[in-house]
Amino acid sequence: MRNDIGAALRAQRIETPSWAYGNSGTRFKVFAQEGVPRDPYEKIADAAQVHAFTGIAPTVALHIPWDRVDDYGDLARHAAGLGVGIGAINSNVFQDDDYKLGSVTNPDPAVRRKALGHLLECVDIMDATGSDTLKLWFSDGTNYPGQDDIRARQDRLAEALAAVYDRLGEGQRFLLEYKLFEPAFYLTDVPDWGTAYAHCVKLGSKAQVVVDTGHHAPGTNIEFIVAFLLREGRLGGFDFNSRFYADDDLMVGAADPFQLFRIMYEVVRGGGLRPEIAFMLDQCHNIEPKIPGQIRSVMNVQEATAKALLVDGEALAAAQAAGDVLGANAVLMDAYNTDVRPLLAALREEMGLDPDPMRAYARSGYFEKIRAERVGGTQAGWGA
Ligand code: RM4
Ligand code: MN
Repeated sequence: MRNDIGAALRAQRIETPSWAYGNSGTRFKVFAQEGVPRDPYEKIADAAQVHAFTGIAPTVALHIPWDRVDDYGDLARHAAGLGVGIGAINSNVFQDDDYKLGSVTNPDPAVRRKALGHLLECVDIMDATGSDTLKLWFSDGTNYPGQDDIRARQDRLAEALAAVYDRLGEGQRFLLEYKLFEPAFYLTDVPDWGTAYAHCVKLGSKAQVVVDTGHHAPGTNIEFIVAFLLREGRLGGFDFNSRFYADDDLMVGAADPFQLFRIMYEVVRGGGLRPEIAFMLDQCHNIEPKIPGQIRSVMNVQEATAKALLVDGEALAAAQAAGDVLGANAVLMDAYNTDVRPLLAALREEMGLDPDPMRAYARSGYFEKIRAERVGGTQAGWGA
């Protein structure tokens, strides 16, 4: 393995989401699983397992209020004691009756104030946990033409974003997430990267765009968006997951590993494999076991990254300059078609890890332990 490739893979960091460890489902049914965490402390313990077996998942994202605790400093110390840190703080202004007509874009100023209050509280939690990233996703939108004024809603959104931006401290930033549709069906106030980008550019460099891979129309060229945002210095990070139909939140790389490779190639090409770009998972494991689901996902991102790093940049540039369409395409495909699993197994051994994280976790007895211990209490779930 080339030294630079090994070093890049060793330095890679992938963040797992606290909500992936709790019960989840669709709007039809949430399936309970054995051993599921009952509080944020247990979710972090599970995230620490993913890091222990992969070696590249040292932070866990929180979702407020799902991960509300009395003492966030204590939660951060608990995480540190388990060898992980607190990652992005995810705000939630979509699960309250008041937000039926929107949160920060709501026509009612009192609701807008309440939503902004929550966002500012999330910055307080960043201060208390040492997190440097706030993730903003708004479910805001309308279901019917004429329901509200599109321009006024953009004004309200801009006002709220500016207030959050002003509250950010030294070394803190926010990531603005976009999503094509759902839960609003006619209009979404931040539907695409262009809208998110325009709001961020107005505010300054601490406002960046986050690309959730599940939040696009079918067929969207996500790697173009990645290349563009990186070039503009506005790519803050990813929420990785897979989609077949809508915002499916399946394991990253499960639906379209080639797309994940193309995205990671643009990341490598654009110099994006660095700590300032957050590589986060945003997934739910509705029917598969959760910790192995996360381990598999981390490995999927790692495999796509290794393949992207294997692209022969010089040969590609030469073929492109010569107008050699087939040659250029072949350079990319050669890298994609390389089996990088032996290379990654060797890398893990060098890092003192088991070469097979899935089997090592299964053998560890952790699942049997949490299944026996975590009885009683209320299982954490999506929205709980
Ligand atoms: C949203 C969005 C956010 C995530 C929530 C759970 O669709 O993707 O990033 O925090 O879901
Ligand atoms: Mn997301």
